[in-house]
Amino acid sequence: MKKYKRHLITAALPYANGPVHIGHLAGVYIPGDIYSRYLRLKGEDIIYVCGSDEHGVPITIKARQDGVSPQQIVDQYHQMNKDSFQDFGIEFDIYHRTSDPTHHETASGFFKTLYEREEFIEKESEQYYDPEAKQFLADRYITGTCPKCSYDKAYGDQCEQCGSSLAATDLINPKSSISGSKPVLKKTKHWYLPLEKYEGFLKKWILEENKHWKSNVYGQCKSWLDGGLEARAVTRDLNWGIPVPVEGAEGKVLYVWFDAPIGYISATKDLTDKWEDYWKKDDTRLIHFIGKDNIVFHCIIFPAMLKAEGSYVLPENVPANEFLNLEGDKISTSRNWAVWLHEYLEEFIDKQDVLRYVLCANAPEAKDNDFTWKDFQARNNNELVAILGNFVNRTLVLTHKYFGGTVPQASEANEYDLKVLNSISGYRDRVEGHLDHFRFREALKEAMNLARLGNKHLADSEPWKVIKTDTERVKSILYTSLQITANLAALIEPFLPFSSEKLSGFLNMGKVDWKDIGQPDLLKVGHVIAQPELLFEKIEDETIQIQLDKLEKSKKMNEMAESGIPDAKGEISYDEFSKMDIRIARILSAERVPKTDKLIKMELDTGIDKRTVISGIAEHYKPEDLPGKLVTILANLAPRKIRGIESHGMVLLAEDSSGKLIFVSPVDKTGEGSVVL
Ligand code: B3M
Ligand code: ZN
Repeated sequence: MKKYKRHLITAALPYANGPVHIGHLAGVYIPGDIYSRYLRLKGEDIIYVCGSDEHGVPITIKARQDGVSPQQIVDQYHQMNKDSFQDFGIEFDIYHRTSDPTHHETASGFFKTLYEREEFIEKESEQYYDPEAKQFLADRYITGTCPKCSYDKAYGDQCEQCGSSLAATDLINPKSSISGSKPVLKKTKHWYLPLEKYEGFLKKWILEENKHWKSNVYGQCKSWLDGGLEARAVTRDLNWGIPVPVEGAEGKVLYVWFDAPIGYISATKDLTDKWEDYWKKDDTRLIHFIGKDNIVFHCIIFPAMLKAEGSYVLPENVPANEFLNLEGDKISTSRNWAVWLHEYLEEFIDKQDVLRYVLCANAPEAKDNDFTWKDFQARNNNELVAILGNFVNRTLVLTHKYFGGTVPQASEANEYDLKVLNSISGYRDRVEGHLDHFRFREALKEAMNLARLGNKHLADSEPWKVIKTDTERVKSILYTSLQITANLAALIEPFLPFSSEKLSGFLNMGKVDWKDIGQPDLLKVGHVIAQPELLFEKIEDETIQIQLDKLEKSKKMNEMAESGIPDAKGEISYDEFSKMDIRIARILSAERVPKTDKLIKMELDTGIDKRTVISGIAEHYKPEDLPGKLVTILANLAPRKIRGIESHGMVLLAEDSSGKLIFVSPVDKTGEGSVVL
């Protein structure tokens, strides 16, 4: 491999439209963190950068749902995710945000450079527009049926079911996700990056020079390249984002996928004055940690942008992971089917490493994988507690019991012990070999194997029996166990940083360099260790049940939402009910309210008076069919002005499963004026 002077590690910028969940962690942030910690321990020049992606439709949709401004959304989730990552031991050198002025300048400048070099194509085209919301429908603002897999909730830019990248005009039955209405086509101008121009370069660079990329990544790139590349719009008609910095682009912003990867550059700029060394010197090794849905943006589009600009390095590797499911079902924010990091941190105090361990041991490296709470419990109890914790605890307790907590000196070296001590460096080499190839599961397994070796050595040597006859022999055994323990503290650091620190504390030991792992005398004879505590605790069934119950609740809510039956409302008192004057009325006449789609104005005879009522039923009833019909009304609802007409009361309607509204019609023999009791 080429000799690199410095490493620039990036982790995909999570959208600041919600909290981070276990899928993000397993796919991106944990592997990125393990890798960065490993390089730091090796004394490499390395920075690990990340931050919030605060632009684009995902943010404005969330703001609309919550009835707050996009700024409020990004402020809330940026802080929340930044804090959660920190509490979880994800050691970014900077957690930046794309609303930062440095980023606006950088992204804007990048666009301008390409614009001035005429790298973009300016094009008018017809795009979907929501006449009701008076807005173009970019990306997720439009949903419809995927032409490839028939999933009926595909977005205008991507189908999350089959992963295809789509154009909004490909969707079958497109629908505005703002108003639900059918969109119309309207002309608009945008700037496109002609990807076809970079096809030759990308083919050579990826297919020939990057054969070492993971097969899932290489394969996806190959199918994109084989399919042929087309120009991609890099601007959008939206009011949230980075304004397009050229004349005649009012109301337009940079496409979020144009600005977000530039966020890695902005973050580096705000981290260090030497940012150009990291981005522009070709002895930098740039690595992007991402999830599989981000492959095309990081392997094809961003490199094409960087190539067009010309002064930046390209990624040496893009170790993307597949997806993690939860209890057999796709993780989903809208269905609340997830384990949220901020909740985990609140509910499992000081158990960061348990989740780090489980998500690494079970990472979706080559294929999608499943997280289950039972597996979480089993891995904690059978691996962390029973293998690592048990070995460490026995070693420390026996050292205190037999030698007052001092590293003992054996008068004579035992062959078995020597063999064990000499094998430690092999574990480091194997962990290293796996980490160098982004095989984090294997690397973790190999680190745990050192604890397994320690357990086997103790079980074979039985110091608790030998102590009765041969103290010298026990000195040699425990000396060996203590050196394994010290080496373990260093070897697990990238994976389990909290436990590594705790263990170093038990041993009264400072941080060990990666290159020193394997030394058979990390702890010197006579060194005194601290009083041990437990490294890991057993997790009981009740704790797991609480989590399973939580998921069960989400499932019930989802089933209810899918059946279309709304949730039950809160209780009211009889007094509250009796205040309602519900009675039967006859429709005397009906007409459409001009310039509206839904409203009909009716004259009603209530038996006590004649009155006007407006109702939103024009899509379900024709005015001419209404006179003579009996309907049920809430007669004493305070009058309301609707489109300038005063409406006195409300006609009661029921909604059928297809969304059609039907009069709650009175049964036999009632007539106008009958009261509903
Ligand atoms: N925010 C998409 C995502 O969270 C996007 C990543 C940007 S990385 C530059 O999956
Ligand atoms: Zn699809």
